Amino acid sequence: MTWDLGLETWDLELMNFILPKIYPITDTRITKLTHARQVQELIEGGATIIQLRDKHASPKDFYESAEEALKIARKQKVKIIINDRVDIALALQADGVHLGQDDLPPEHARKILGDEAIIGFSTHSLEQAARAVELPISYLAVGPVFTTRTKENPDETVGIEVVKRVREAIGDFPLVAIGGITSENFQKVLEAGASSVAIISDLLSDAKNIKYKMQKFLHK
Ligand code: TZP
Ligand code: MG
Repeated sequence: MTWDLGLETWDLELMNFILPKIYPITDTRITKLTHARQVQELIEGGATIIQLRDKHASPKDFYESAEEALKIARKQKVKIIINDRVDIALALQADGVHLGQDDLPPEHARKILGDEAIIGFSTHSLEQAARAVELPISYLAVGPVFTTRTKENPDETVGIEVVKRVREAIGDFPLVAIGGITSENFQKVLEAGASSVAIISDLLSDAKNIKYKMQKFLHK
């Protein structure tokens, strides 16, 4: 696929990226465990790609905890995506970055991180999602699908209907659904057309059972 950004032309093979059905995201407020410990538990439960998300740590602390988590993930060949921070993803040579509407625009992140990086991009409506597939991204996310207490100041919920409509609009482009997804509702979200579901609280809220929860999601 080719992107003409006015500056130079990108020619990337991004559509080959395959998302696993369950895409866990870490959080050090919902569980008091370190990112590294969460990554360890999630990997033992079968996770193959994990996003590290930390809205409260300083860049230095996030860098250091992500470095520790990445070491564990690398040993198991599990991919690590850094939320928000292209600089930290680059410094750590992480597998990719996940960006929101107000973060560094994906085309600039792509220039910094290169063709191999996984770049995810959050959208909150059908219109944003339809525009996102024109960008040099590896997958797009849509949400919050349901009410979430994890994200501060979340956008309005989009519901399952928007997941369906986004899927119709974007063909087979990799699509992650996020927000309020649980073991009770995730099958419906996948049936609506999501390639993958991103989950925080339902995986992490019981710190002793993260591995078990992850296994349950994968084998349901
Ligand atoms: N973006 C949209 S909703 C959300 C993010 C980061 C939070 C998802 O967390 P949970 O606990 O799975 O609802
Ligand atoms: Mg962000």
